[in-house]
Amino acid sequence: MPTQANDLDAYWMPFTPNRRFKAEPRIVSRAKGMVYYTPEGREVLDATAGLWCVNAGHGRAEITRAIAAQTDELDYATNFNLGHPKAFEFASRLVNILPGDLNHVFFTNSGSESVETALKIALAYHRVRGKGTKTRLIGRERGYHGVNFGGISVGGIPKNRQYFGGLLTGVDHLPHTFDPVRNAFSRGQPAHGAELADELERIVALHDASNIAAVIVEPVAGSAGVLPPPVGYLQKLRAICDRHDILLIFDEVITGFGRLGAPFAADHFGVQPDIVTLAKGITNAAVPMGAVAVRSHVHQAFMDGADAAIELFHGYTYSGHPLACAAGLATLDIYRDEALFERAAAIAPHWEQALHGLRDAPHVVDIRNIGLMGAVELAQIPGKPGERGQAIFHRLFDDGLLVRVTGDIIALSPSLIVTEDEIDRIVAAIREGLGKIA
Ligand code: PXG
Ligand code: PLP
Repeated sequence: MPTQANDLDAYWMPFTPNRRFKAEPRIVSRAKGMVYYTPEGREVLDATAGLWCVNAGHGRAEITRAIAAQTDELDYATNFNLGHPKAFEFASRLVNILPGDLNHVFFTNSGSESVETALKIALAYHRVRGKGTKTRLIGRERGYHGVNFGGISVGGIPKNRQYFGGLLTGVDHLPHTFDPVRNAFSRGQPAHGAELADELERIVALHDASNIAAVIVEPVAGSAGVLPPPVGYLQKLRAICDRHDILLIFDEVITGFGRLGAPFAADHFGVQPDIVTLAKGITNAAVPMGAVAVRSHVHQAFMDGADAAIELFHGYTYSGHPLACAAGLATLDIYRDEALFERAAAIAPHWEQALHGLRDAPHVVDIRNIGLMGAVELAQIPGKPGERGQAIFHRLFDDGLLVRVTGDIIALSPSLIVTEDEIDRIVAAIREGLGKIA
């Protein structure tokens, strides 16, 4: 059936209530810095950095220029059995800012692909070392690791799993760390809950370490509503993984590239993972890209132990795409030249103070923050989970503020260029909006 160019029907939108959206669409058509503009020219302050990804702010000319120049010079080349300079250059630059000996980088095109890649590397790593029984993967309740089959299997968001059948077998889950009774309104890392990491020992005892390949966690759970790890929790996970020859994977798709005021969450928490997944801020979201970084011993195991000329039978047509690499290099230049990670650290105390000022605002039952991440959790309308969340999202957008809402949680992650004045405006708008909704 022919459709109009402006018909909303043809596009099946992701993670969206399509019927509701199309009855009452909200569209942005331009962006610069901290601000989106609607087609009518109305300003919407972006408190979400797009979707946790535009860490250097929207519309960065340096990145745009780098992409344009790259299109002219080399639009595409495969990295299967061939190479182009910027992929090597970008991998080297990433390795220089990654913590410890995360010295080797595999390129993907999204966070979801990074997760699949990391899980496959973990399985193959044990196998090339002659430990092929180590196949079980351990995720965590409320974890988000993208939407592909591996990611939803180790993930712990029920709605993202329930419609899609049996998923991967051989997966187990740690309990989540959200504990409002002991930790409500914590500033930064909650004090209570490090002992939840001991559940990993229980899981190891159940399945035996000889059957477990890897543990994957977000250092700070993002999608599930910003859940910073309890003090000491990640250190315990690291120690247990070491004890049992289990790889520790940090999914840093959100926490990477300065979100916590350090280059990576691994730096912020002082815990060294074996594998890190990246995406989003890697190119300031200007071109889709993801990456998986692995430590020397992981990479070396493949170089020493692979039983075929190709050490890893895995890759995407667009792995290390020239436009993405060009965008990524320009993005790293901005992060360095404007010291944006340091800037995030410097402004985080103001963020914390301002956000916790909402404690007495209507409907607020918890506030969480770390780095430039934040969440304001609202009381559910009895019997109608998510209704209040939708109401505040619409109210705020119409009043000129974009937030991300999951269920009844307002999630916030401004670009690292955010000013104190903009933080105050974000918080004031939320207070005002909460006063207007039921
Ligand atoms: N891992 C983590 C930790 C993520 O946050 C992914 C993997 C998947 O990345 P891609 O690029 O495949 O989307 C993510 C993505 C939300 C929200 O509402 C968060 C994400 C994606 C969509 C919505 O918080 N994070
Ligand atoms: N920060 C970022 C984001 C970088 O990309 C780099 C280098 O690549 C650095 C810091 C380190 O900068 P320099 O090599 O100038 O010390």
